[in-house]
Amino acid sequence: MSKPGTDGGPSQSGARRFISGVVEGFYGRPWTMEQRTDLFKREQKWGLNTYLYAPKDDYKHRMYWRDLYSAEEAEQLIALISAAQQHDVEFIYAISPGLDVTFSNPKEVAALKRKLDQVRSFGCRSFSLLFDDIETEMCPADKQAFSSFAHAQVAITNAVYQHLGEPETFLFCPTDYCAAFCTPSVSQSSYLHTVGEKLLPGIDILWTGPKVVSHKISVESIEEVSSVLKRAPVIWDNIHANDYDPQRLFLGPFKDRPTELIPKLRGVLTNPNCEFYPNFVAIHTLATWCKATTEGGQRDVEMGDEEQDPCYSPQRALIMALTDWLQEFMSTDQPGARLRKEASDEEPMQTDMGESAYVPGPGENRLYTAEPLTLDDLKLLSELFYLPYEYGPTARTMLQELDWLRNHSPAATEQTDKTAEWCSRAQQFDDMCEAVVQMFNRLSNAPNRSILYDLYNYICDIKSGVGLARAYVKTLGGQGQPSAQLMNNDPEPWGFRGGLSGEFQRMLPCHGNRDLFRHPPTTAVYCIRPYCPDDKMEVQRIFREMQRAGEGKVPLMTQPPRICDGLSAGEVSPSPHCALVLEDDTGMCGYALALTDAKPAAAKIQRAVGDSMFEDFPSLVTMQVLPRVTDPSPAKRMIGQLLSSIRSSGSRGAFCELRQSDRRMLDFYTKLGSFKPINTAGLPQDIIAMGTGL
Ligand code: GDL
Repeated sequence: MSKPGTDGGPSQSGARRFISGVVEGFYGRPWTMEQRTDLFKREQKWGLNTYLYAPKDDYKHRMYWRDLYSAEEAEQLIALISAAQQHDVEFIYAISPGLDVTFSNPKEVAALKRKLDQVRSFGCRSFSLLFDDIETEMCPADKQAFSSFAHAQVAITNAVYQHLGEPETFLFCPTDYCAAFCTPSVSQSSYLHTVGEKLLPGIDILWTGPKVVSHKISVESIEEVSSVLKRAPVIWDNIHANDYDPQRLFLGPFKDRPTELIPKLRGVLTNPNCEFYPNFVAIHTLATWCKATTEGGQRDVEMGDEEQDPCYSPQRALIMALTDWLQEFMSTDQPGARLRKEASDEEPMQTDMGESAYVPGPGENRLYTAEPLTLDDLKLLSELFYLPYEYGPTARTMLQELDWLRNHSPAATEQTDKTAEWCSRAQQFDDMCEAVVQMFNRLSNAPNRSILYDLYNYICDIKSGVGLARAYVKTLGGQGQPSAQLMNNDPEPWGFRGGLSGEFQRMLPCHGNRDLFRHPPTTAVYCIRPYCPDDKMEVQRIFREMQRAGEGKVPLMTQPPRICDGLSAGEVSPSPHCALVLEDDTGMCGYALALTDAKPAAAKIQRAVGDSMFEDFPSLVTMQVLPRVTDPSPAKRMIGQLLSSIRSSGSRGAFCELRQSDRRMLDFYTKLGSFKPINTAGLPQDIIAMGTGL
């Protein structure tokens, strides 16, 4: 017997139930039929009611969407749909024809109907058409037939929906499925307006929030999109999706979606990690969230924390999930697997072979034993693999501590010896690393091998990463061999991780704004010294090299000159005590020059700069550092020294001129914090001036 409303129909009270559950909507290897059946059991147990079948790389879901299922496939799907029904889970079959469908061709519409009719004959009653991740340019035939892409999609969706008898549940995924994809904005998107107005009202619309992977989803953002779509959306939540990065896995709680959203939404489906078993936390915590208002929720949150949701605590939901997950780790999932008991005080165990187990004699090696996994191990695991926008508290502490140890090591501070604080923090860091290793050992010993195998690559990866960091700290403290793993010229493959993609990333100036390790470990020794006339040629060489590198599409000759160019080119001499050069072991790699009074140099290139600008910022600085210097500290020190010389000359302020295309320098000055953009007339279009008071 099914509960009211779980077959997709309205509940007895007449209200449509809140759609909650899982969308298998990621790229990569789809889950197995057995895993999906397992999912239905969990969903039923945890009070979730829906499963959306949408595995991107399943041939007949997307690439070969026209092809009907074979007898063997049909048998499997029939069994799956029936398993969902048995567990009170609504099975929604999704199809993604958008890669190559011609919307205006009746044969194509017929092919789609034929395919969905076949799935209906398998017992499926709920359907979905997905148009995510496709080309937005229509083919000429469709351009002729439809006034826009939205009109084309709406026409086919409405036709199929009606053909299927207007099913109670029918979902549509737009091509602009998050705010970031809408042009120019959600409220002004003509695509979304057309969908909202023309899509039949019984069809629900999927939406991923402000972004594809949304950090937070606010009530206001949902109110905005609902008014355009003319219905409450179903959230397709990618917060736990990991198909875009092979090194990431998300084991943190469902988070940053206020429970106030629940009455404003038609539902929430999570599109989680590709690996089935590690999704325990993602799905369990979503279930807790969905229950938050419907069943009274948890209203005992500490008073005074405005940020907290009164009905849902992610931390508490996480502990509940991990406590249940621990039980699952402990259950043996494979025939023949067993928990090894302490051999010394036990009767010999029977093996599958029927032989008596080996018992070591006196003086022989004891049998390998590992301690059982603990809840703390799972908490640590979750904190290391938390959420896309947030590491767990322990992971954050480890990163901060490593950063501190690096910046306060004897080498970095030019002290001769470590301080007591450094030693104690290094020891604490080492203990944290050891806890990761111990967690790895206990996980590897867990009886449930299916969960372990899904986690294995990730935990191995983090164990190695932590091991490298640990060895590095030992090196900083003067223990261990620096050459062993870190500075070896012929390292083992695990010493340079990430393959070709890793190589590319390491060559980029920054690994994206989420990079918590902004400064790569400094292994080079730099020297900053005063400039002397013999350095002129080298300074010119660096200047030219950097100009060529930044030339891009605009030829150098046609770019307007900057006041500082004459300084770098040696045509104007720097003011006394206002010139520095940077050297590493291969020679000069940077310079910083200044003019305490920039007016004559501006006049020389006939730059008409307002007098007020020179009043506030009479001095000019310029700096270049070759890309091989990846550590920003030498550049910061040069600028610092230069500004202090300028200040002692009595100047009130200094400015620099940067080309708009020079992202590296713009980034450098912006991050310094003291330099701010100056709005001044007379600047050529391509040039940005930034100034600082002294
Ligand atoms: C997407 C895809 C989804 C993928 C996810 C994360 C939607 C609607 N579509 O854009 O298949 O798993 O990103 O990479 O989210």
